[in-house]
Amino acid sequence: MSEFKLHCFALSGNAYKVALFLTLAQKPWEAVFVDFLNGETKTQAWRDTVNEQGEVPVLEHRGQRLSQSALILDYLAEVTGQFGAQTPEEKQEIWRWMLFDNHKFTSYYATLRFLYGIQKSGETDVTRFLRERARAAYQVVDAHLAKTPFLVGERLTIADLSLAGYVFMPEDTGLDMHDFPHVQAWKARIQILPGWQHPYDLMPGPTSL
Ligand SMILES: N[C@@H](CCC(=O)N[C@@H](CS)C(=O)NCC(=O)O)C(=O)O
Repeated sequence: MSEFKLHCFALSGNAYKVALFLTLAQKPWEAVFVDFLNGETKTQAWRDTVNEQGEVPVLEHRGQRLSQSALILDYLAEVTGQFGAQTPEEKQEIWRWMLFDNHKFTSYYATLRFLYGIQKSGETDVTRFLRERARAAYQVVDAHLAKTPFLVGERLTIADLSLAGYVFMPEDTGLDMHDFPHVQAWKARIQILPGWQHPYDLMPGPTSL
């Protein structure tokens, strides 16, 4: 039995942040499939037993059940000694980017991807709004990555793993990734790390509706 159990599903970039941490850290982990597309996270039973916030990912470890990807990444950095901050200044920078990720970079992009790329909503005022918000967030990250190989300095940290949640997802969002060359170069740096795997290879479940 693996030490780490991750409640996840293939389409979830938020879960991928954690799955990729465990994989790159070479920590054996077990996937617990969540049937998100059929409404499992909306059921009272799931909320009562897994996560009252109704969100994936959830990590089980040493009798604890943790949710919120940024908190899980921080916890994993602490217990494994990998990909975490080495100075108080790095800790501030890591949290600054993880909060930006949760509020803007992942959240607008993931919502756009779900509506436009997975549900095939077509173009609506909502998708246009989300795309412009996502584009603005990508521009911020692209400008930052023009100055540094990883979000916080010269090595991969949990800040990179947080922002990497959705960047490898293949669905069309109507954004042209060639507009973000430094994000592209950063993705390539992550992809060549030993053990890297695509989200759809790492987590169980369907990859389309
Ligand atoms: N801030 C959360 C976001 C998690 C999240 O939105 N997860 C999605 C799946 S990728 C979810 O479970 N959404 C359910 C919902 O919004 O009702 C995190 O980083 O863990």
